[in-house]
Amino acid sequence: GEGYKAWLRYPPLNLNQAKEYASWCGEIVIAASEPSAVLKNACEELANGIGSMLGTAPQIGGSGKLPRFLRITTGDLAELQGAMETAELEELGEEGYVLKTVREPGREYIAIAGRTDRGALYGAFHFLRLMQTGQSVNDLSVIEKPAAKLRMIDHWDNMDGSIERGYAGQSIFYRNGKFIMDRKRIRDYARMMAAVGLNAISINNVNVHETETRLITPELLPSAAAAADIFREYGVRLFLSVNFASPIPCGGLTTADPLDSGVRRFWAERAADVYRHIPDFGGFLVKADSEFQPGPFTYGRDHADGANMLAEALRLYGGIVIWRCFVYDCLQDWRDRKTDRARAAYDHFRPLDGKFADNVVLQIKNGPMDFQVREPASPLFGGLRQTNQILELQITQEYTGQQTHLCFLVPQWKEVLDFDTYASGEGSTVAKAATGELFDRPLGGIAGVSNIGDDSNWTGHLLAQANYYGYGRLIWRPELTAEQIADEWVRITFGLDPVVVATICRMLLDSWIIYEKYTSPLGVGWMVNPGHHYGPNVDGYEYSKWGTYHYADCRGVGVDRTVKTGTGYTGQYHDEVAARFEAIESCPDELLLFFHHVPYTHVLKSGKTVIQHIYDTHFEGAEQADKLVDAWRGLQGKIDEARYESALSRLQEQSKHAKEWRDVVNSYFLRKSGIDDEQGRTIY
Ligand code: BDP
Repeated sequence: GEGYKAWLRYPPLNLNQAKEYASWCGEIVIAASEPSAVLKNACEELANGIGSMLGTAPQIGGSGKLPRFLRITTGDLAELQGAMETAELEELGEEGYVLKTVREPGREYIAIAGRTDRGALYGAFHFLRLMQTGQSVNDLSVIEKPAAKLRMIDHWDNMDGSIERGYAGQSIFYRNGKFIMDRKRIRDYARMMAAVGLNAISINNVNVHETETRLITPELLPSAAAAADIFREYGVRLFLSVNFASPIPCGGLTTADPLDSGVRRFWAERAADVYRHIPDFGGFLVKADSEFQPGPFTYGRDHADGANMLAEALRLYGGIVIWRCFVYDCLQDWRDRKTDRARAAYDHFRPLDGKFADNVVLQIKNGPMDFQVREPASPLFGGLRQTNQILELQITQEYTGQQTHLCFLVPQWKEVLDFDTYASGEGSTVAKAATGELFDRPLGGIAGVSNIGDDSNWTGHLLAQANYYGYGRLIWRPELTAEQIADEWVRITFGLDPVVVATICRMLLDSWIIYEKYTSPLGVGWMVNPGHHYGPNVDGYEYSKWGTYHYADCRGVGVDRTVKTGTGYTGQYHDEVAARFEAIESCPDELLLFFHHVPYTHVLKSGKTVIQHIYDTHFEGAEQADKLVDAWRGLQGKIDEARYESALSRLQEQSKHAKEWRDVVNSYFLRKSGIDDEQGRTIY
C-alpha cells in the first residue's frame, strides 16, 4: 500500500550515478565461510535494494572475478589494514563499520566491513543509503560507530490490539489477547529498525495489564520467542515490560515485596524460563509506583530495592533492568503551589544515586513533565553521577498533534541532546550523560516511544515516518543536524527532485515551531483535552489532580518554579543552569512561563509583552499551518497520487484544527487579561 515501504522503497534510479553504481554492484563477495542469519540478511537487503534500484540484482557469493565488486567482511579486518589506520579499525567496536573503496592491482572493490555481523549489516544499510540519496561511491572512506550502546524502541502495545497513545492503527503484534505472528510485517519492521541502526525493542506497554503480565510465563513465552527470533536476525534484542506485582497473579504469592525470598525466587525462575526461550533476551522494562502501577512503595521499599531485586534475577544471563523515572504524585492538590510535579523525578531518584546495581539503567524522560511541546531538560541528567541512565523520547505524537498535525521532532530532540547540564563544567551535555560518556558509565543509550501501528504506511501521517527515521539516525549520530536528517529522509522517501526536496524539508523543519505557536505558549505546556490529549482546552487540567497547571488569572500566567519565591525546582540544576532559569532576565523566552509567573504586560526579550506574544504567535501559527497546505499542493504531480492525497488530507485537518487552537487560546487570554490585541484583530 501507499507508504508501506517507508525508507526501504529502493525505486529505480535514473541518474548518471546509476552507471557508476552498476560498475561496482555486479557481485557481492562474502568473506565469511559460514555467514550468520544477520549477515545473510545484510546480503539479501543489498541484493534486493540494488536490484530494485538498478534493474539487475548482483550475484551473491560470487568469487570476485569481476574487475569491480562489493565485498562484505566481518571479524578480522586484517585485509583492510593497509587501507585504513589500524587505530581506527580497533575503535570500531561491536557495531561500527567501514565502507572503503579498495584499489588493488587487477581488482577494485568496496569493502563493507564490520567486526561483527551487526556492524556489517549497518554498513550494508549505509551503502544502500548512499545510493538512495544519489551519492558517489567511487572513493569511499567511511568509518562509523554508534554514539549510544542501547538504541531502543518502546512499544506501548496492548495485547487486545490497542496501542496506548497510538495514532496509526492497531498493534502489529497482537489482537484479542494473542500474538498475530504476521511474520512478514514484523520482519519488514525489523528491517526498518536495522536500516536506521536501532538494536533493541520492548514489545508491550509499560502499563502492564493482566494479559501482558503473562508474557513472562510458559503460556506466552513461546510467542514472544518467535518474535525475538525475527528481530534477532536484524540485530535487534527483545525486551519485555513487566508488572512489578507479577508474583501475585503469576506466582500465587501474596506479596511482591522485593526483599521477600519467595518473591526473589519467583523472579529468578521467571528469568531462567525467559532465557530458555530467548537466549539473548535484553531484559525487563519497568514502570513502578507511577500512575497506579504497582511498585516497591507498597512494601515500604524504595526504587533501588525494587530494581536491584529484578537485576539480580537477570544478572546471571547478562540481562538488564530498565527502570523508569516517570514517577510523580498523580493525585496532588492544585491549590498547593509548593507541590510541583516537575520536581518529582529528581526528588525521588537523586537521593538513590549510587544505590543501583550495575545492570540497572534508569530511563528518564527528556523533560521533567511529560513530553510537552517545549520543556527544559530533566535535571536528572547531570544530577545522577553513579547510576546508568538512558534518555526517553516520545516519537509518538501524544502532545504534538497525534499524527494529524505535522510535527517533525528531530529539532526538539537535538535541543535536548545538546542541553548543557554543566555537571562537569561546560560541555556536559545530555547526550553525553545519556550515552554514559559523561561519567564513564558501563551502560547508556536512548529509548523512544514508537509511533508505528498497522496502518498501511505505519505512522498514519505519512510525513510522521520522518520522526521514526530521524530518531534512529539522530541517536546513532547526534552530531547530525536536523537539516541533514530531513534532507536524507526526503530524498529516500520522495526522490531527488530539488523542488520536492526543498519544499518538504522546509515543511518538516518549520513544523515544530509552527505547532508550538498555535498551542500552549512560552513553555507552560498542557492546555489539552484531558484523557486523550488532543485539541485545545486551556483549563482542561487546571483544576484536576495531575499537577499540570498554568495558574492563569486576571493578572498573569505561569508557574513560579524559582528557589526564591516558587517551588524550588530551578535548584535541581547545576549552578550555571539554575542561575539562568532562576532570573527572569536570563530565562529564555520560550521557557518563561515554565519557570516564572508573570503579569501579562511583562516584556519579553523579543520586545513584546506576554499577552501580545500569545496573540501574535497564535495568529501566525494558524496562518503558517495554512501555508503548509499550500506548500504541499505545490507538489501535486511531482509525487504519486496516493501519497500526495494521504498527506494532503492530514495537512488540511491540521490547518482547520490550528484555527480552533488559535481561537480557544486567544479568547481565553483576552477574557482573563482584558487586554486587547494591539493589532485589533478579531479574537473569537
Ligand atoms: C504519558 C501518557 C501515558 C503513559 C505515561 C508513561 O499519557 O499514557 O502511560 O506517559 O510514560 O505521557 O508511562
